[in-house]
Amino acid sequence: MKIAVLGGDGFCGWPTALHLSDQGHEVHIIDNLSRRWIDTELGVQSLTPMDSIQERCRIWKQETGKTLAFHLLDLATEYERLRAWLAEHRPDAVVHFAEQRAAPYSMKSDRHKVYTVNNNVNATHNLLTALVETGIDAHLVHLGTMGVYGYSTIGAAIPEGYLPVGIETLDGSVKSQDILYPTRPGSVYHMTKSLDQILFQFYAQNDGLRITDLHQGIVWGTHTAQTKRHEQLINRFDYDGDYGTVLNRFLIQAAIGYPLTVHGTGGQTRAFIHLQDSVRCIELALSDAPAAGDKVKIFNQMTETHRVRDLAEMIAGMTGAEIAYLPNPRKEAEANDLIVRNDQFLGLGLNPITLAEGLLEEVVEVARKYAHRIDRKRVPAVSAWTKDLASRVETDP
Ligand code: NAD
Ligand code: USQ
Repeated sequence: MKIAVLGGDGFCGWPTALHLSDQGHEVHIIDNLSRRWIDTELGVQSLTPMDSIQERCRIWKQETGKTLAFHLLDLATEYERLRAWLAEHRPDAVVHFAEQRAAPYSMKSDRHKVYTVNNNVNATHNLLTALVETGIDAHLVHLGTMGVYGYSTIGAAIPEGYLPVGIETLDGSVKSQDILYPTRPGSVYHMTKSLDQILFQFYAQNDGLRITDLHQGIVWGTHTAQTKRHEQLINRFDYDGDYGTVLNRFLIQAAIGYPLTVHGTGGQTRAFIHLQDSVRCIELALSDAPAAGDKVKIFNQMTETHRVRDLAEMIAGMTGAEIAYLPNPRKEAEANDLIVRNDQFLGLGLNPITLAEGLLEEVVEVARKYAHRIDRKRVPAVSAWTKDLASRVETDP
């Protein structure tokens, strides 16, 4: 297939582009490199040294003989160019990663909230309307998030996107209907993913677009089989307080002797998936496209759930790191349970990688190797969800 990977310079997009290229697909990366600009804005850099996207593509060609094309394009602000690109290249599938994905960054200030909504909602809507306008019947696979569901405390399993509800009709009988699972986002970023869901529902129903929305959990790890093939194919790795995600942060903290930064009591339970499984799930989703006229296909892309405190204790046990229980800068439940259905990917043949010491140790090794690139002052999470919480944020555990 000819596949466009939107956001293909990012943490999930780059290994996905390599994985799909390795499988023989013709892969085109579209990215506006905004994530690299945000690094500059925040004064941080990836733990791992990343080459330019052009250089990464050159090394891939040198190693494999396969071409990865790169196109610099902003989906949110360059609608005409996007439409022209689709009309010229006519991809069979589009994988859409191209959004501002950090919850803390989206909550930093009013400017960051506005940017995140404008960028994410416009990127998704521009893409949908350009697909309709050009008449391209590409399968759109979007990276959504588990966070759209919210964290209910009633102890029921979260289904894959849809909830059957019984509605009492006028004659008193009860009819069942599948509705989108009610969203309860916990940040402006997560809210944009909830808005994306409505856009997808509309364009699938109105224009017959074929769409798969992957509600992904927190991705951990750094390498995949392809990124390991050459030092210059190395993946991005975020460790800072805005973009670093919890498990990857704990692993680098352990590597540099920084107390593990548990927010509040660490009673939050979240869904996780290893990067290697994430790219495999995208391959599986691409092979299982919905037909025109079908409702949006929704998968829960996660393999296991863990409580933040348990992760910290596990890593402390493995590495001897200390744990710091810090005031939580986020407005979120102090503790929650989480049970998630992921039968669809298991049914398609996903064989999940679970938290295993070897893989955790692999990330600690990467962190030790590049420890000299870590700015300890960028480790604390200083973005607060409300002005009240800002006064409680600790910058140095
Ligand atoms: P990332 O920030 O590393 O990559 C996103 C890429 O998209 C960047 O290269 C960025 O430059 C590009 N981009 C952003 N806005 C764009 C625009 N308007 N036009 C063109 N390019 C644009 O993020 P990631 O961790 O790779 O996440 C990718 C997707 O997966 C996101 O949509 C995110 O919501 C989702 N996701 C990520 C995780 C995770 O743990 N990393 C978990 C669940 C879901
Ligand atoms: N947390 C800590 N200590 C830290 C960092 C985080 O205790 O140093 C806690 C947070 O308070 C939160 C949990 O860990 O309760 C998860 O935080 P996170 O930053 O790892 O994940 P989140 O903000 O939810 O966002 C990440 C990705 C996002 C993706 C989402 C999937 O950045 O793109 O959508 O994970 S999910 O969480 O399943 O919605």
